[in-house]
Amino acid sequence: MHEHRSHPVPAEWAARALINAERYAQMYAQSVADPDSFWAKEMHRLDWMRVPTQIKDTSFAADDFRIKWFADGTLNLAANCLDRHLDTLGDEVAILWEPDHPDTPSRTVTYRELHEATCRFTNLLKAKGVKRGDRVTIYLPMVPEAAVAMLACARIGAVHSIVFAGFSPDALAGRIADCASTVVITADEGLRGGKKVPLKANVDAACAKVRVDTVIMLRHTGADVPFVEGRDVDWATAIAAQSADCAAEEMGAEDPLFILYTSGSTGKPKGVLHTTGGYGVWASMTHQYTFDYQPNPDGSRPVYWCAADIGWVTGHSYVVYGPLMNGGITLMFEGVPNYPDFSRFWQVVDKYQVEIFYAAPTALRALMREGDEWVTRTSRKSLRLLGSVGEPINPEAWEWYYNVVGGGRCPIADTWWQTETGGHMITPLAGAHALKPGSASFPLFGVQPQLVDPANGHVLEGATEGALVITDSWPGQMRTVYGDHARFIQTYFTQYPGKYFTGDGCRRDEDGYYWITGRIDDVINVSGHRMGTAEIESALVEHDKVAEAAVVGMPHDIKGQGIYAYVTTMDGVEDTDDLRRELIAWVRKEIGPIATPDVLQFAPSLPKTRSGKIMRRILRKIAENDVGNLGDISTLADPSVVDDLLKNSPHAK
Ligand code: 6R9
Repeated sequence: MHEHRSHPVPAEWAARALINAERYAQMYAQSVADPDSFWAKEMHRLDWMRVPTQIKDTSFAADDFRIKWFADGTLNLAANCLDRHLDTLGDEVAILWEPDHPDTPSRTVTYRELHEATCRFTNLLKAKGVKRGDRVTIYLPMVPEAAVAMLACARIGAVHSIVFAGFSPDALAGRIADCASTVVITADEGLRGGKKVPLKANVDAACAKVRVDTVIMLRHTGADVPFVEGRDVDWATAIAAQSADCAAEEMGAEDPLFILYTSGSTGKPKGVLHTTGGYGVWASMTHQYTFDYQPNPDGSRPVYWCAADIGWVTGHSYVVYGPLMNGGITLMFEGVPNYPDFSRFWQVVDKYQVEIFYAAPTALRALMREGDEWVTRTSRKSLRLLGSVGEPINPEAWEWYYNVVGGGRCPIADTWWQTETGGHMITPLAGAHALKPGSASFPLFGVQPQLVDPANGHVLEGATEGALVITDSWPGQMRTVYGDHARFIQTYFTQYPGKYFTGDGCRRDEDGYYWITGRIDDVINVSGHRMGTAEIESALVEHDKVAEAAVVGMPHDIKGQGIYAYVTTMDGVEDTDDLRRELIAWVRKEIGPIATPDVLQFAPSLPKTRSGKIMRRILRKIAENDVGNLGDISTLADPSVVDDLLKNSPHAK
């Protein structure tokens, strides 16, 4: 089962990349042995108003817990994204915007234009009474104004909380209430795959449940929407009346920058809180090194495209903050991969000559399922580097991404990280590491991963598999759960005292490569054999009739846990009993008898969150036939998927 293919570092990457193997080894060793000197150097990637003298001041020990980075330094991240580039890049592109439909005009925003729009918008926020420390909720589609809203908050020292523009009014209201933000920034409507998303109507519905004093609304589609006098503000009219002059607030390095809600295995969503200095250094450094973001030999800046939504942490760090701090060109895409057709991603790549492309495996698998022709009819010659994020990328999808999308020329950065970590943690660097398909490979500077035995917390050495913990702090680490510091400690630092627990399982191979196996709660134990659900899923997806698979445990009288597999077949494949038997036999053959699925249910669609994560909690409940209380399904991209699953479950028959 273990993946043995390996792709060596291409010679031109070793020669030109910011980080080659030798540099990686030297820098990593220093980052761990002497973090103060390492970060005292790295921090100069940012412009500080007061340069820090205190660098690392952290401890995960229960009786001495603190996470502080660059604590006596002051800076402003909006100024780092904008002002400091004006002299050199003022009239150069900051944001390329590609709309939902290719016939809609696209937009180009220069650093000077982005700076001016941000200053005006900041003055508008001030006029509405927003001060440093206040929370501001952003509920916007993927338009340049989303970056303006984020940067305006950062400029004033207000804390933004972005709520994904696909979340329901209830989810929005809950997040507004949790951080008591009285200002909401939205648009009349969003557009995704030709469908209109009623953002303003959703905000109005949320406002009926929670107190909101001001709603600033961008006219995007021009839809006729209700306007509440005294509360609602029209974006364009209001900023026209504001001055384009606005000094950036001097923020402490440990002042909050943003809150982002994320779901855990239990309870209501947590408000993950990130601060200014450490997050800034981390987002900038990881964007630069992971994507080797540097000028091309001809002096031009590479066009970089992260296809994530700003409602997700990936959009925060790698659509907005990272690339802008680094003076990059960031492409913002409003649409979806399959509209108007399955070539959309690759057409956009060709249109803008994208060199660096970063997306989630779920999107790739969905496209892979439609066949190569949609890809191969486009050029993609501009591509140099590919990235993957959000879930384990099974070797099958990896090879497709590498060979079909990248034409066998482009290394893949499989970046493991979390909302909580602020930025990349474990990823191969194209100039330094041979690639193993499906492995997130090696830790970035300052990241100290460790594998521990989930049963007793004992440290596991060498080639092994266990729970992934991080033993020491890194600058981009979240600082608290907003309003609930006890929950922060409880969730991340009590399981394995003195260590940050990621919630993920991980394998380390004989070459020291890390392989994330999925959330630890997705590990199933069959007759005493521990198995990553990802392993079985990967085997299923390797079958040529299977597009996607999700595997969960189910109670089993004899084995303890049995294996329940949900399978989405390729387009045009008939879901027959014969195929079911064939797939079960296939897994048995691929992994061994121990991995034979006990139940295999065909599922035309899997229940996924907006960011593409399979909601395994629901699959587990159906597998356990405990369907009375499926819990909150409001964050699903398409809640109706659940009804289909219930109807077709063997328990229903
Ligand atoms: C950035 C992001 C975090 C969880 C994480 C893990 C999974 C993310 C991964 C990956 C394997 C990768 N995950 N990247 N698993 N390989 N390259 O996704 O943040 O939404 O908070 O999710 O996603 O399980 O713990 P977030």
